[in-house]
Amino acid sequence: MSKLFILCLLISSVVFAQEPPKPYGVLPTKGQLAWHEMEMYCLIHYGVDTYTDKEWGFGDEDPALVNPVHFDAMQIVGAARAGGFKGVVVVAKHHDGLCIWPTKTTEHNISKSPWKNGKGDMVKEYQLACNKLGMRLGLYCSPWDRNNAQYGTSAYVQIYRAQLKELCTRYGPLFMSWHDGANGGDGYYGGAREVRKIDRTTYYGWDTTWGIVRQLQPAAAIFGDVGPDVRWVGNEEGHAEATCWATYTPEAPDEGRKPANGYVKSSKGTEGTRNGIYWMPAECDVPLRPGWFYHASQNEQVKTPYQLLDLYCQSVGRGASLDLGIAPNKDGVLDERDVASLRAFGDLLRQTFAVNLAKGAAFTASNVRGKDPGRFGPAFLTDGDRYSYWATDDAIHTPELVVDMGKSTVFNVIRLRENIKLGQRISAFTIEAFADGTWRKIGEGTSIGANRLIRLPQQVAASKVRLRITGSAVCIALSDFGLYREPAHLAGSEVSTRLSGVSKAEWKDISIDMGSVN
Ligand code: FUL
Repeated sequence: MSKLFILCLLISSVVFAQEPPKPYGVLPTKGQLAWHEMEMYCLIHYGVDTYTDKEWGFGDEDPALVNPVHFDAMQIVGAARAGGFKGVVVVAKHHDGLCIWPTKTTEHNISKSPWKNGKGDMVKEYQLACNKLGMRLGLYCSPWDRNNAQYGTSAYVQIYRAQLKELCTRYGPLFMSWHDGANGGDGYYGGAREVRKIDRTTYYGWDTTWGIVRQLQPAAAIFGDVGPDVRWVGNEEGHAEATCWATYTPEAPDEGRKPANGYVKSSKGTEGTRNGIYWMPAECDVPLRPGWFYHASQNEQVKTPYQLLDLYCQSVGRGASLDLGIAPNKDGVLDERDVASLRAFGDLLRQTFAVNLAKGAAFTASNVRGKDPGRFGPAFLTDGDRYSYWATDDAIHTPELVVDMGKSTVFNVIRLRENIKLGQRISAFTIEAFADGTWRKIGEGTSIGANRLIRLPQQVAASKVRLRITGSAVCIALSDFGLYREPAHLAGSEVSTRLSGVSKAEWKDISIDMGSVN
């Protein structure tokens, strides 16, 4: 080949190379991408309520109540880590107003407790434990403060902002700043013991307040009912809807006013909004026990590893995150039952996702962008990279993909991901399995986004799987296709509630060779 010919080839491949797909709709920020990648973290509630057996302290509790003689941040953060969680959000101040760090903003803080002779700083201990264990730290500072005498006036908002400044500057990088929507009502308020109502849409001046976090912790994702980065899913049961869009247009509960933190139709957060005006994915929060704080009476009600796996599938498996509440006891450690459940859940997750059974299979796509598999082909679907992807030509919105494993393969979980750097593009898909010479539908769904799991009611043995994209706003950019086998544990009666996309009745009609399941 002449040099000139090679040069022409090179030039034409540059000139005529297919462009990557254009991004679609609103897009995640860098901070939101990092938050999506975390998938799971824990929310730690500990304070006066731990000793008074309440969920919401009134604000008149003596800080001397708090004396966690065996407080061990390593044990608590270590248990979260064993559960597969990537970070912890520490409740630095709950509605009762007690700050568990030695703040300059109020006397009502941990220095008034006998713990470490008033020299302790629980937030610092969590930070150090996170650093040692490779976990990330986030903080929750309740805007509603039932202790503070100034609550309801503008002076309190300055105090709240000063608290955020301390928290954002003393404890290293934070991955999250969590802003609860529960606001106002009755409280101690420095002895006034009265009801104080605030206007949820204006009182906290959220734009300015969140601006402090943005400035001091630019990488932190800010959580609130209406984001700005991560929205509340609208329930405290730990699940999103089967359809759950990362995009969202919040709605106010009444006409004529803007939605705000604590003032939003929160039920809309469960599903989000197709083509919503913000990229504002959902966080699913739920406590490991019935309450957020520790209550000895709930020692036998710790969620089981399998319940946690269900919640994982209904949150992380729907493109949202799982924020699991854990509650140290009066000694300042997690009860051994909680530790055991977290560890077993982590083991279950690790076992389930250890092997992508589709890796090494032959992938045949009905269309590859620019006929250029080296850049946009389906081989990228199993490389474990969330942002490398299979893409189609601009005009092709409903492609098909056949995954041929070459032999009967047993699985019960299918994982799909879009390259969300290019937006949430796909709106519907079905999955079929090939066995006994026939294709049969085994699952279907709508939103994919950062992560989508289809968990089948029982294990399936099939040699080929076909993914049909049945709806997409634009050409697709799918980054992940995985087949997994969850360790067998399902009891028959539990199965029907676990099905995503297909009804149990429908499933029964599907006579795929179930092969030998284990
Ligand atoms: C709620 C609070 O009122 C609960 O006490 C708890 O902190 C939960 C995580 O958020 O809105």
